[in-house]
Amino acid sequence: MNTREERVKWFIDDRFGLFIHWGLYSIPAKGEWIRSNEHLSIEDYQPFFEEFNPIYYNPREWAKTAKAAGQKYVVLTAKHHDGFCLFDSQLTDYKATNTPANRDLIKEYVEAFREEGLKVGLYYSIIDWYHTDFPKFGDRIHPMRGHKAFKDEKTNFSQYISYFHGQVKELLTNYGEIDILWFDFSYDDMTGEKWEATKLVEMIRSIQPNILIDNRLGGNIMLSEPEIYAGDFYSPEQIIPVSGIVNQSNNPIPWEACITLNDHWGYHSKDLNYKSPMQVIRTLVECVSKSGNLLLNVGPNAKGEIPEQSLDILKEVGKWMKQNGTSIYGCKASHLPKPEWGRYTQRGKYLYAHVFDRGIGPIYFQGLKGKIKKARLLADGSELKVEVPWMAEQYSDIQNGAFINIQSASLPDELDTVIELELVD
Ligand code: H57
Repeated sequence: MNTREERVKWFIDDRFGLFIHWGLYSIPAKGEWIRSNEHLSIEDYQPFFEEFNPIYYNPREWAKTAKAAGQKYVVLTAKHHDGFCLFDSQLTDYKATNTPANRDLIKEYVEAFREEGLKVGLYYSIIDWYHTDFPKFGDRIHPMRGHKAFKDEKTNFSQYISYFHGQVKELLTNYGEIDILWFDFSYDDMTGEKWEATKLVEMIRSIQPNILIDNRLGGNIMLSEPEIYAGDFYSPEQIIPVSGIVNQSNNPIPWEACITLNDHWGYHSKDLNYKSPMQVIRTLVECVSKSGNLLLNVGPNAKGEIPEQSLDILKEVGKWMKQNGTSIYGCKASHLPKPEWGRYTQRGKYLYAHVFDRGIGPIYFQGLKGKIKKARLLADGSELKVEVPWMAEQYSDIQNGAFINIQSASLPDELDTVIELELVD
């Protein structure tokens, strides 16, 4: 079996992915937790199953959007907590094939993104609010939590486990090579071996030895020798780690922050609190500057369209990525401390200065005196001069630094101006 280090190589290079939350919940349009938030029963939710008819579902378009944004991989909710399956599972009737959509939507998705050259991932919710044998009473997130009708209900949990494992097997068998399996999520004592995770991961790896698995089955990825099911990467949600992630032996752990564009994962028609393209770009840069990835989410609507606002943001990000992607792909944290004007990313002898705050004078590079062979504006490749400004020599605190003046450079925008510094060997 190959090692985690080998498996995660592409993932660490690619850095930027698209997360897609899509399912029945796009119809009520209040986010993917609506069943839990509003305590909806299966019957309350049933109309959405009967109405699900995404006439504009075109994963080819989604794939083109992602590619144009500079995203290299994608993860789609094959099944979210509501238990509805976008794929044609033989183990349930609660699937897209039995809705007006009337087909396997995962099959089209996998093929479309593959053809556009992206790596393809599947999100699978461990939690299942539809399956009869998933415990209701005592589960504090279940839509029917505390409902007295379920107080004495006996669920056959092992039936759920075989359903869960069986569906994962279907997903890994019927759609060719899958690059990421994104489980969500374990909590309290519902974790690890409760899901028979060792057995599950052995099965997964026997079918797809190269697949990456997130860390949400449970276990502790921070251990020097983590459990087999502790995952390939750490997955902070709606937060960027303060510094990079290292394990107990102080070795860096691959990580991927998943972040929404507004304040919901699934489509929400009233949530217009979108991040700006600048925020998204700087978030991506922040992740890479700490050796992490960004999985950026969109929530397509009931017709299968990515919201206009999200498309606009992705377009802007794509423009920036086209000019500056070199400072993202294959890059990681620099050993240099965070500069006060922005952040560094680095790939070998290439150091990328992400200037968020241009200020008024030249940009100062602490510790790089005599270490810069060439400097260029990454956006257009134009050469920049490394020079010592008038009077600067007198200041003792800048003796080992270098200066580059970009005040007069013609810059496309102020999202994040990137200077490529080729360092001397
Ligand atoms: O799919 C998206 C995201 C990727 N993960 C899902 C969300 O629907 C879960 C998001 N929420 C996680 C969360 C935040 C606070 C606690 C859970 C009982 C156990 C945990 C809680 C309650 Fe809460």
